[in-house]
Amino acid sequence: MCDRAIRSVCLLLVLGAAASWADDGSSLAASPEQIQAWRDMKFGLFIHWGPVSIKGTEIGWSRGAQVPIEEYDQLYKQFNPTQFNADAWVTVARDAGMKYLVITSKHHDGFCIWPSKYTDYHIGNSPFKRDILRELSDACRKQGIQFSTYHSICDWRHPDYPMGSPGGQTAKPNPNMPRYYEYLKNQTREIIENYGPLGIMWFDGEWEKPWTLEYGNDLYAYLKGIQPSLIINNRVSKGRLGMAGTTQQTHLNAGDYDTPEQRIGGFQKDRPWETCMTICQQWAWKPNDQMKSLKECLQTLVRVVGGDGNLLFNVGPMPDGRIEPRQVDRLREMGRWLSRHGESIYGTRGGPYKTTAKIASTYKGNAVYVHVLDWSGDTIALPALPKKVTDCTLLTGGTVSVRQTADAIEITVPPQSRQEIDTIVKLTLDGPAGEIEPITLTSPSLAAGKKATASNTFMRMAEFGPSKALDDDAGTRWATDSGTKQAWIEVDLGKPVTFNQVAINEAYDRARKFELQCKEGDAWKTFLEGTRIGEEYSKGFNPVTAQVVRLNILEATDGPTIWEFQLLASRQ
Ligand code: FHN
Repeated sequence: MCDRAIRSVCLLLVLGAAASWADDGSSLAASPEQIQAWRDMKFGLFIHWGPVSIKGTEIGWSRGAQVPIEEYDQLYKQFNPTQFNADAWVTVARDAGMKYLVITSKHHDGFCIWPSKYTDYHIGNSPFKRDILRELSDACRKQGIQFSTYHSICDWRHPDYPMGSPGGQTAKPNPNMPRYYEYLKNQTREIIENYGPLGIMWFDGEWEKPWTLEYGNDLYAYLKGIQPSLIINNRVSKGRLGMAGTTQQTHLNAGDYDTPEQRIGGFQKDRPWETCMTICQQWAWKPNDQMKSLKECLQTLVRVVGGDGNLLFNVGPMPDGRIEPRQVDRLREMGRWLSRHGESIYGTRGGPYKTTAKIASTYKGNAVYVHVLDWSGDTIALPALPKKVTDCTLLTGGTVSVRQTADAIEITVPPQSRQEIDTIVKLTLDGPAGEIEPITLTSPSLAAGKKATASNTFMRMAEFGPSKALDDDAGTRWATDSGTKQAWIEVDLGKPVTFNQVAINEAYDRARKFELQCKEGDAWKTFLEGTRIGEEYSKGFNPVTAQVVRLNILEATDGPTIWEFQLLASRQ
């Protein structure tokens, strides 16, 4: 039988398997026990590293863009991170409260940080010579951190992979995808055989045309055949939501969990998921990059876990082999918080209250942990729970009182007991919290869930559309393309409504001048003007009655991006 016929039969078998492994979770998919063990870890360290750290530009993407291809591909000949210490890196992860680690074995630029026998483009041929995967996997095992690797399917340097730099926008002269697929199988097998068993093989770079659902499902089955306990994310196939070139996750796409990126995934309990996010702005090392505050780091973790997800939090080590000290300090601060409050994170599930701009919740056994991320008064009123509250304490210390009625759970915490980042109220119930169906909280914002439009949306991706600033979920945001200096977001309230307060949570402090306007006929009438917005902008004004309202950002330093835009009718 010719080679093509064999491959067709093989792919048909795999497709058949594809239908089975997702429908009844049999055969290839990671077992529920494996997934739960990974879910219980909650928090992992993502590492993007390679010779490109010498330039301080983005790994893969700057090849042929900010850095000429010829220069980029020779960087490895200078790469000598003599201060690399695998034990120190793993200790950073452990001190942060992280339980697993995922490092880029090969990114889109094709450079391999292990001495692969399938290419010369690897660390062994750099001045550094040492096998980074060997040292890191050994250190992880020594310190009890699960070791995993990220592997890019696309390879903009390899002559057989059809697309090239910059950013997959060029075509190689003589590609050979079937031969490249063999290279990809050989290298991923090599990694598992030499450094495994791995926790996760974290695929990426799946969105381009040469990679198909059939290749992805075949690779998934192939690797599961080598290590059945391996967990593989949804980017092995074509199931990543919202990425151009991929489709919605369906039962046909292989992959054990979903991977929202640079955003907090929505509340989802029927399929495991993990948010991957940078502690700064760039995945790879960038000097003086903007780093997230401790508040944003911790609230991101809490909101992700509250939505039933894991957080894979990324650092980009420096060209000398160190993780930047200020990033280490930030991760240690997260670890100190987790050492005090980790019972509300590790081993929990998300809910029963779905995450909103002000609260997240997690549960374990009979305990529900209500994470209050923002207070607008002494008391928060939550929808009723179908089980009796038998005890109520503050995990974060101080005094709290709770009043349970048939209609609500009212929690009162005096100002001196409230925390700036997360006030954790522990409710003990008279039965398992896991029996409670997820509960959606109504938003105080008159704009919540209303029809939204905008002048620009980041890469036209729905996951960054204007509705994300009106969904009362501070884990999703409206974003605009980089370089955008003016933008507006408009909401149609459905009918004339009266409001007297606005609350805006800006993801990055970029707005320098803005106005709030309401539509009168065909004209816009300005009722509020300002300069900066920031994380917690709130302003009262004389009551306005309107149906169509917009935030018009007149000047910004870069693409405006808003977590939440709320219109409120509050007692002044
Ligand atoms: O293009 C990559 C990017 O460089 C980075 O590796 C992220 C991390 O998940 N994934 C891709 C973009 O979706």
